[in-house]
This record gives sequence, structure tokens and C-alpha cells, in this order.
Amino acid sequence: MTYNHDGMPDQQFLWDVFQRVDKDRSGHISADELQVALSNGTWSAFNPETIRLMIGMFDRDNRGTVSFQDFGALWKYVTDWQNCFRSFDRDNSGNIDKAELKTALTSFGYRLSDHLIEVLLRKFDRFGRGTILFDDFIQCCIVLYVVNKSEREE
Ligand SMILES: [Ca+2]
Ligand SMILES: [Ca+2]
Repeated sequence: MTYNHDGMPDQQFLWDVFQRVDKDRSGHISADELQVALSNGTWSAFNPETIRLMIGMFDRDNRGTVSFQDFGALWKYVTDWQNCFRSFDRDNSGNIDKAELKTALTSFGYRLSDHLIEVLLRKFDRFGRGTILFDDFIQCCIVLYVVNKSEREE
């Protein structure tokens, strides 16, 4: 795989991935198709709420799907999150514990109390294990970002 200057893989690579994800060959990626394509590296299904948030971000036509035109940006977004998740998962456990979450959010510029970190961890810990998986980590960060942004705009 080759990358061009803005960190995007070449069109042929993206087209191959797109065709693999677009199972029904409709020319658009639906939430269901994206959910099948993404993985937590576990047997748990990718959080549908995270999928909905991601589709919404790259769905310029408001159809609930992502076209090939916008797929490159979505692909890069997911890849960036994967790298981000891996870099904060210090012990390579495949999930983010409380200390790792705190480090991650602090590095994003959030100043949250230990109590609030605890609340977030509990809210996004879908399996009650005291840790957050990749999909819930993305959701947690998107929700925090949106809340923070709307507070600043008020
Ligand atoms: Ca499709
Ligand atoms: Ca970890």
C-alpha cells in the first residue's frame, strides 16, 4: 500500500476496501456493512451507536450511508482512531482502563476530575469490566468533543 502526501492511501487500495465492505454492491456503505467491516479485535459486535456517529460524520447527502467519494476520509478517520487507541493502550491489553483513559483525555486537553473519569468509564464500559473497548472509546471521545464544543458555543 502506498500513501500520498496527505496520509491517504491510493485510490486503488481504497476502492478494493470499499468493494469488500459494500457487500450488496449498492455503491454506498450502510451502517450494517460498516459494522461488519469494523472489529474490536474481540468477539463483541462493534457498538452500533459508534457506527451511527461515524456514518453521520461522513454522510454528506444525509442518506445514512457513505459513498466512495467520502470513504477515504472515513477510512483515514478509523485508522487514526486505531493508532490513537493503540498508543493509549499502554499495556497492550486491547482495552482502555481508568489510568489509560485519564492519560488519553488529558492529552486531548480535557481537565477532568478523577470522579468524572470514573463516571465516563462506567457509562461507556458496556461489559461491566472496568475497561473500555475500541468502539466505546471512540464514542466516549466523540460525545465529550460534542458536549465540550456546544458548551463553548453557548
Ligand atoms: Ca451497500
Ligand atoms: Ca490497557
